Amino acid sequence: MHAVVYSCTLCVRREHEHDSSETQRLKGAARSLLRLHSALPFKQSQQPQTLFFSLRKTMAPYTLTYFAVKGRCGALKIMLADLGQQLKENLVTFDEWMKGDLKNSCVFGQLPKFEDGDLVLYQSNAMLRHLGRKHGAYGKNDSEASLIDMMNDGIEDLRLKYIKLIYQEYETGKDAYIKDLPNHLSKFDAVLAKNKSGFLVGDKVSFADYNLFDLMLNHKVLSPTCLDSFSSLKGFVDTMSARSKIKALLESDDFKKLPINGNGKQ
Ligand code: 6SG
Repeated sequence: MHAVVYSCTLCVRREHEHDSSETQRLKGAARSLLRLHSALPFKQSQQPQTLFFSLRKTMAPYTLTYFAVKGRCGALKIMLADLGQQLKENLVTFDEWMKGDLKNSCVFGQLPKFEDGDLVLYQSNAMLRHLGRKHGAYGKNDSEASLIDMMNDGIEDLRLKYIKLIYQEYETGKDAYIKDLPNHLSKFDAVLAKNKSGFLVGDKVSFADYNLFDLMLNHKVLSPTCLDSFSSLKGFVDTMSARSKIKALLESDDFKKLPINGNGKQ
């Protein structure tokens, strides 16, 4: 759904109208604005005579094309939800993908595909970075941005190991993977313990935090006790889970019904 904003005619002309529950909510907001204007000491001639609303598109809606799994898009969905951003989703079925047309149109022959207006992106980490840049979740200076990149690369290393386990050696490698897991989790735990803000870098949430959080949710499914000896990392996961918009997403049927991975293993 397009994000729209109303304001009264004193501020903006009417441009466009949608008919949706969001529109209804915004009309309510616009009426409040009008009441506010009436209460202000404008001359009578400056008061709006007619109830005109302006409806402007303020944000291009984001579109994600991907399979019906959390997979490589869990972090992105969590991030957008936390930022209060809408996401239009095109779900691609196995049959559709196997036809090959969509695959052939993708830069690397793979999904996810992300669209922000005319900008088309492939590679899930590029999408996270793009949103981080646009929405103030990429550090407050270049040094923080570089540290966030470093953390995200570390998260990607663990995600690749996880994907290899899930898709290639789940039956033979799960026990060894879980045994080795503390060696990886301890590194993130140490960074969080040192930084103290509750985030990986600086004192604000970044795209790397959403990425780590998503990957930790997957690991809690794989090994429910894996965070128990890492109090900072466990605290991080608990705090992120409790952020109201993230909590709402995690509890939503649409998100819950998506399997984590494409082969049913988790
Ligand atoms: C798979 O690997 O979903 N893309 C995947 N698979 C289809 O033909 N570095 C990039 C990135 O970060 C990696 C992209 C990623 O964006 S993700 C892709 O495009 C291909 O290569 C995991 C995922 N799996 C769902 C899925 C794959 C196999 C079984 C289920 C697609 C749906 C059905 C068959 C192919 Fe399927």
